[in-house]
Amino acid sequence: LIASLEQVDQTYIMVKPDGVQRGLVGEIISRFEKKGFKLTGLKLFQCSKELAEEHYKDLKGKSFFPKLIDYITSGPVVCMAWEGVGIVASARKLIGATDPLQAEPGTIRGDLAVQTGRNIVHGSDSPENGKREIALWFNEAELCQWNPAQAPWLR
Ligand code: RTP
Repeated sequence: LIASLEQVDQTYIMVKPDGVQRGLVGEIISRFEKKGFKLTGLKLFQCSKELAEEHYKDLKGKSFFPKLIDYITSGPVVCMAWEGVGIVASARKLIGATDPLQAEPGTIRGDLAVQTGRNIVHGSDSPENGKREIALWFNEAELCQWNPAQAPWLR
């Protein structure tokens, strides 16, 4: 009851091409499912250069930007929309630091990745960006609102 009175947010989580190629999709989805968050959108998708550039537009001036766009468009990604109380910050914690060598063991990057330029997963950095990114990567018809009736205590 207390949790239901708190703000429910959305976040955009994406398994990057290296995560897909390494067969880590199930493992990554599992981390968020087991935590108790709710999946509201899921697809395998080859993104265009234009979409990748729009997604990462805040990083346009960075020296690594062209490499980042090549990386994200190098193969299909798994796009996910997740929902829950406090989900944006919590998902960032589950994912771990941007540089996988600095990421704590127990986090996705800390357990499964080595290089910043191949850090296997993305998570929105604010509730506003969560909404923006979900709208960017999904059509409304691809998103499902549903009730996890068997586990209401998780949210
Ligand atoms: P993300 O958006 O993917 O969740 O990552 P983040 O917030 O942890 O990191 P951010 O600074 O927003 O950078 C976005 C992605 O760009 C790549 N990157 N490469 N020095 C580099 O080569 C470099 N720095 C960042 C990473 O894939 C990072 O996740």
